Amino acid sequence: MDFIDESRIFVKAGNGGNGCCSFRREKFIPKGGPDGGDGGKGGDVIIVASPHVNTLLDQRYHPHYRAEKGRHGEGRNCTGRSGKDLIIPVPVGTQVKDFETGDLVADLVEVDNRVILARGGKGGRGNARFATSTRQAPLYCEPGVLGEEKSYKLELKLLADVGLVGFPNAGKSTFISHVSSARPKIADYPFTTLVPNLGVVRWKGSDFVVADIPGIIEGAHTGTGLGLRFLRHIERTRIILYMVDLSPDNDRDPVNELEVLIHELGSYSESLLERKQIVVFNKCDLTDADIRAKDAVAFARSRGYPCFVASGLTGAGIDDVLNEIVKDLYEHKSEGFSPQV
Ligand SMILES: Nc1nc2c(ncn2[C@@H]2O[C@H](COP(=O)(O)OP(=O)(O)OP(=O)(O)O)[C@@H](O)[C@H]2O)c(=O)[nH]1
Ligand SMILES: [Mg+2]
Repeated sequence: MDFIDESRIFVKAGNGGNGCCSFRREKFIPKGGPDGGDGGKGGDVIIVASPHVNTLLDQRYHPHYRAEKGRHGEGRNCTGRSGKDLIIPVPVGTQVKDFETGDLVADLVEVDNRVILARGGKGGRGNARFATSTRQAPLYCEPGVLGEEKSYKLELKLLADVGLVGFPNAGKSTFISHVSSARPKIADYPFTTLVPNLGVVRWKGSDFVVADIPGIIEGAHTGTGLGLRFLRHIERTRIILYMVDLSPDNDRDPVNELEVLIHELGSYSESLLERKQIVVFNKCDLTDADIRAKDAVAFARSRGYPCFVASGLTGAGIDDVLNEIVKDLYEHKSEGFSPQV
């Protein structure tokens, strides 16, 4: 399935129906009074966070949304029917920005959060409303007001507790499939993962969500590889987990690999480096991994990061990683933790 995490949409609310100009005409009542009804209100366009949608794919391919018009008023004081509202379901975590100004209009962080993107026009009043004692047969009525028309930019920023950051092939997808029921593609070549995956981990009675994003490489902040496009999905995670590959086939030195990751993240956004960060030196089941880990662990510790030597394949050391995550999330939950915005 395609994963689309940004799109532009055009919304047009329904116009209000026109008021009606009409007079009561019945047998033996030659000059019945005005009885033109009001027009109905136009439908609104409303965006709603839905748990059943995962990407902005629909919005990318169908960017135009138009709510129903209000019906015109009719004689015999009949008010026109209001237009139906149009609902746009989007994934939880979608941010709505004004396309012209870039201002944030809404951040839909919880299921059922909803915002009106364009308001339907009011219906016009019918001539019955304009009758007064001195003007008993008004010949005018109001037209309906036009519905609002706007354009927005939608951006999906996944909501997860832990974001996995690492070079391609470091073993991020292997890790998430070991700890959760997510089953991303795993393979021995770079850029296997092209779209983010979320996995729910249940550990010692706590649930948390881990996001596996495509690998980043040196120069990602200038657009190399898949660039930093996907880092937006870790902007709102509580913890950043750097995954570093200890395998002897990796020609990069683990210390250097970690430094590059930190540098790339910092170039994307300094504030990411103020988050809780932990390091997992992965693939410790391979020969000589412990030798390669030695300097790297010392380096990570000197920087103050909690670090672990583990293997997503065999599961060695993974329990300690999960314990650390749960401990940190628990501390923040007790302070009223909510997703970072
Ligand atoms: N020996 C060993 N191999 C591992 C371990 N973790 C992952 N691998 C292997 O490393 C290769 C890459 O693993 P992935 O999980 O696809 O790596 P990734 O970080 O998701 O890679 P991208 O999606 O390309 O960014 C696969 O062949 C895995 O089987 C591990 O702990 N030990
Ligand atoms: Mg992967």
